[in-house]
This record gives sequence, C-alpha cells and structure tokens, in this order.
Amino acid sequence: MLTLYHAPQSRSSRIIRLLMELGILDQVDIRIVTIPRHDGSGGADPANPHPEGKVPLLVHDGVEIWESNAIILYLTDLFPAQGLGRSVGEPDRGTYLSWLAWYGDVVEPVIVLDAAGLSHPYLDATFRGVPEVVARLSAQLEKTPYLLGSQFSAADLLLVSPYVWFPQATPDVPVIKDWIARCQARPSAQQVMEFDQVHMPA
Ligand SMILES: N[C@@H](CCC(=O)N[C@@H](CS)C(=O)NCC(=O)O)C(=O)O
Repeated sequence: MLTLYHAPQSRSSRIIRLLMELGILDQVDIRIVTIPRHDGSGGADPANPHPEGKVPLLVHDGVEIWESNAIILYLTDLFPAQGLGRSVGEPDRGTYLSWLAWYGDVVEPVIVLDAAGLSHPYLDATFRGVPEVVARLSAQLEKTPYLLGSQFSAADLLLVSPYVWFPQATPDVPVIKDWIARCQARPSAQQVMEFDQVHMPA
C-alpha cells in the first residue's frame, strides 16, 4: 500500500507528476494536507505524519520515505517498466543516482541561497553557486537532449522542477531553455497543474 502526502503547488507536485509519468497515480492513496505558505496561508497539518510537517512524504506498507530525491529513486526502482529510472546493473545507474543526489545536496541549496541573496565563503566553498550549476547542466545538455541521454527520465523531472516554480531563475542559456521546454511539453506538465488546481484548498 502506497500513500503520498501532498500539498498542491509545492515540492510534492513533482511526485504527483512522477506518478503520472509512471502511470500509477490510481494505485497510490493521495492525502492532501496543508503546509505553511509564504503568504501566511495554510499551516502545519496534524494529518501529515512527516516528522517536520513537510511534503512530500511517501508511506509504503507503513515505512516512511521522505526527501524528494529518495522518493523518486524509491518509486522508479519499484516501477521500472516506464524506463524513467535506472535499475541496479544498468550502466548509467550511477549517473542517475548522482543527478538525483546532486539536486538535493547542491542545486536546491544554491537556488535557495541565491533567491535569498545570501553569500558567504563557507557556502561558496561547500556548494559553489549558480554559475557552476548552470555549467554542469549545460555541459550535459550540449551532449544529449536529456540528462541521461536521448530519453526523458526522472532525473530531468527533478532537475527541471525549480525552473518550473521559479521561471525567473532560468538561466539565459539556450540548451537549458530548450531542455526545460522539452520537459514541459510533456502531457504530465499540464496534467499536474490541473490536478493541483482541482485539489488546492479553497
Ligand atoms: N528537501 C525536501 C524539502 C521539502 C520541503 O521543504 N517541502 C516544503 C513544501 S515546498 C514544505 O513541506 N514546507 C512546509 C514546512 O516547512 O513546514 C524535499 O525535497 O523533499
């Protein structure tokens, strides 16, 4: 039994999108919960078992899985048929894991720190910055249309997500803009927006 705790238009929207891409949305019990929003609306939801009250949280047969990249890896391992992840033994499994981990360990801190206008030598030494993130993405996308080659994968779904929420963070780099456009031309991009509009608390 799979349960996903989801707040519309949040970081859990990318997990809804993944469930759509995997064709398994109807196999998962989606529990809509509230979270505190930057505009002061919402609030912590006692119905959300996440230890920090955050989303996404996936629960599989009583076991909690938190953090988007862990949830994405878990789901693509569990449902390999669509080829959105890479299974143990596939040659680019390590590359897949690296993109997922790099997102959480580097890209999100870099984008959040940049949006907050924060800079410090320790931060630069640990995470580097936006130019380095852009350089890593560009270097790959100059070689292949998607991060793992010729096909869209869950790594693209995750790495494109901050540019979907914060279009203003999109670098003025044609290979990155074209990649975002390719990812967002997929039906799941529109479907998840419609799903969230329907499920957004009034
Ligand atoms: N690193 C986590 C971040 C999760 C997170 O911060 N989610 C936000 C929603 S966008 C949240 O639940 N915020 C509610 C809160 O901070 O209480 C992940 O990627 O899953």
